[in-house]
Amino acid sequence: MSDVWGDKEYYKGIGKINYEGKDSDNPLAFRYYNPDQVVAGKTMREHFKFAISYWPSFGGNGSDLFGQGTHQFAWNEFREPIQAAKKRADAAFEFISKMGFDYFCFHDYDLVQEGQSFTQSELRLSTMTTYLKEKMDSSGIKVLWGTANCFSNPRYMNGAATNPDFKVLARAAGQVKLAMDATIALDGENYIFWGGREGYMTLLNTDMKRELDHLGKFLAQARDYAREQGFKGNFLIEPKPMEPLKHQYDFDCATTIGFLREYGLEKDFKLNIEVNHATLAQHTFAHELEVASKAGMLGSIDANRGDYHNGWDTSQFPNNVYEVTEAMLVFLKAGGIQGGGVNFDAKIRRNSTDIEDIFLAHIGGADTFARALLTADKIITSSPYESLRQQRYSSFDTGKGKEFEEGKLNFKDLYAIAQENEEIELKSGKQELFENIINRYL
Ligand code: XLS
Ligand code: NI
Repeated sequence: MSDVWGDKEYYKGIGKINYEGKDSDNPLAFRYYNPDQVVAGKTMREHFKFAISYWPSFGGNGSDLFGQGTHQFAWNEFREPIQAAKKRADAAFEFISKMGFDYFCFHDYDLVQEGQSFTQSELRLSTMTTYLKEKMDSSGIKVLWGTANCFSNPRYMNGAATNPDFKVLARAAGQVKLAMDATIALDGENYIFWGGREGYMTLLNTDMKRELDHLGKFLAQARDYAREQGFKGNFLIEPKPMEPLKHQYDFDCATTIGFLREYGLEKDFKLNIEVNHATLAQHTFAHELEVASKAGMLGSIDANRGDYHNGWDTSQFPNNVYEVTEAMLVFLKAGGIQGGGVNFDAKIRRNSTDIEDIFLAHIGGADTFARALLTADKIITSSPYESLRQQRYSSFDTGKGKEFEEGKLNFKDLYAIAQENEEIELKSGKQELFENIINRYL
């Protein structure tokens, strides 16, 4: 096993995490996530395709605006960029194998520190792509998606594809090309765009139409380039309403779907839905999944949670089974996600400083999703939930209601029906009953 993670074991004393069932007292075991268990026709492993995010788990050191790093982990101690990148990859692969997950996700400059020049960055990336390819081959771990960090470098302070300076847009395109090349070389299954700086701080200095036209063109060209290179996967946009910007263009799923359709991108692009981004947009996670699913664009999930008392992206690990069960109802009804998986875009707290904390965090997240999936499946297969929901619409199943749905009635026909002046009986929405059904099966 040691060849998978290099010459040093970073997570000493922690072995492979196994499923031990809900009565287990072992904190380093799955209690609900049983990778090979079949639920609704697929194994949990296939449903979720759990992925580790390189950036929150191996990118930071726990520093925040108010204090320096607290995560003093051995792979963080190297300074020479390539050596540091290799040690980080060793630690990441040891961790992913011990978790028993199949995937990881990365930004270009998570893999290796950005160079002093574009050319130096290109070289560094290609060195790391080769290094990772070997580790992937020997471990069987795969890339769920790759992306480019077009938001951290100061050059992107006014946006990347929406920057008013053409030179910045072109630089971003060069960077995205390299990130796509790396994703394709590593057989990445999807490619993501999260527009952290695509939006505005004030409309006073912003030509919104021009910026959005540029973004539309940029994405179309990126797609065409990747397709020419033989990339068959999804392109995914990850909506977020704000933070870092006051207003980001990919505000939520509905806004993003409108944008994709306006610029003719809807065939190749789907959505990557992040729980905490939904919260920031004042939506539930389930709402965002439903909007995407109804448009056939439910592509992938970034799993985390926010703090309902804070107004920012706290990116904590998922632990709210009720909330995730509501989401899993949508997920199962949609037949799962198309091409993507469940990526833990979540970070342990600054004061979670033990080597085992990152395991506990991912175990908790995986168990939350697994427990929610099992609950949602039970609700669908053995409760009246589905039939109650269908019943609410039964007036459209026969007679005039059916004719309306089939487009056989016009507005005057509806007027004639209204004129019949029949007494309309009130029908309860039964919200409390629906809510009780979820609690009963939890
Ligand atoms: C930040 C985003 C980011 C994307 C990838 O809020 O969630 O982590 O997932 O760029
Ligand atoms: Ni994310």
